[in-house]
Amino acid sequence: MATKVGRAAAVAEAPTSRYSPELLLGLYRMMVKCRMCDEKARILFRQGKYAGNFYSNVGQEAGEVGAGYSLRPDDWVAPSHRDWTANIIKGAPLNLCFAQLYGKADSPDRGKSTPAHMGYPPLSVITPASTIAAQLMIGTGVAWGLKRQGKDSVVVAYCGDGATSIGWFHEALNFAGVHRLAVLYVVQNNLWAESVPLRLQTALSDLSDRAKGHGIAGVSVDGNDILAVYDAATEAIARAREGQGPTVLECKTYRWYGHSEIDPAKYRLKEEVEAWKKKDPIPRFEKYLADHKLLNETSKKQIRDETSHEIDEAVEFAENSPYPAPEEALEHVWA
Ligand SMILES: Cc1ncc(C[n+]2csc(CCOP(=O)(O)OP(=O)(O)O)c2C)c(N)n1
Ligand SMILES: [Mg+2]
Repeated sequence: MATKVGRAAAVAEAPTSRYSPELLLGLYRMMVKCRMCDEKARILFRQGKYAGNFYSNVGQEAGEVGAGYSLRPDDWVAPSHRDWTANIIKGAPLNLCFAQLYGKADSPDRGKSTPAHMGYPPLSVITPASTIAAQLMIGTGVAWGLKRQGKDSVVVAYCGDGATSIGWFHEALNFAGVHRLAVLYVVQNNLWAESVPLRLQTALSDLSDRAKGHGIAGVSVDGNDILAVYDAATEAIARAREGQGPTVLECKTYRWYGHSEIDPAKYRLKEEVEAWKKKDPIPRFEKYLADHKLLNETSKKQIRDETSHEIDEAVEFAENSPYPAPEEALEHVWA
């Protein structure tokens, strides 16, 4: 049944002993990596380095990393259009992530999908569909397959607030509830679905209440609090692995930029954007780490420098990779 967990203050309250320094710094490094890769992807698009479009996840990193960080290689991820960084969190090589944006021959789908619609089969990341919420259906189908095969792998399926109004979201939850499937549905509630605000999307305050209608667990957390998300996700994943069924995890957050790189987002008030930028999950976690003597200005700079170097190498790899031959277009589309 739907449960509510008040974890809004987890960053402020959590005793360090509950988390190893390796885990805390790993979560931090991954948030920084996702932020820096995403900002780089935006710049490259604006420089005309690749075609199509890009859907930035900046501002939503705590939900993205907190939910995906503890997964095993044989666990599955079903990302949406906004979750290119879900591949990075799962461990896909950065070179290939940038080659995907560029649509090059070295990208996992050899340039067949639109740039940000990246999947990575070797680590069980499904290629997102353009159709909103479709990845939830596919992820749920994968979870059913895993159950039939007697495996204890789980599926983490990401979606946005807008996706929760679509029928497929409910069909997926209903099916997963009936069959007690091992799925964590991560709803990144960033308050907007393109130009539609949440108040015109639903009369609910907590999107995790959507779970109640399907008899499954639902939890809402402060989606800019990495430890609140990590705690809720690891608990839900552990229950799923033990056969106790699916969970809806709502992460209350905000996207800093437009819906995509071609959207100036004039429908939002500047004050709203500024207020959310002040709730940036990264400096917030930096303060926690500094308070616990795990981070200082030197180590912060070192992490950023190392990440920046890694990104430069990946961009160079993508730029030097060839485009696939035109006659390849009909190959590798069916297996
Ligand atoms: C079925 C369907 N309807 C409309 C669209 C166009 N569309 C793409 S993303 C999007 C908004 C999705 O909003 P949300 O689920 O909140 O995710 P967010 O973009 O905020 O991450 C829409 C309407 C689509 N791709 N598929
Ligand atoms: Mg949204």
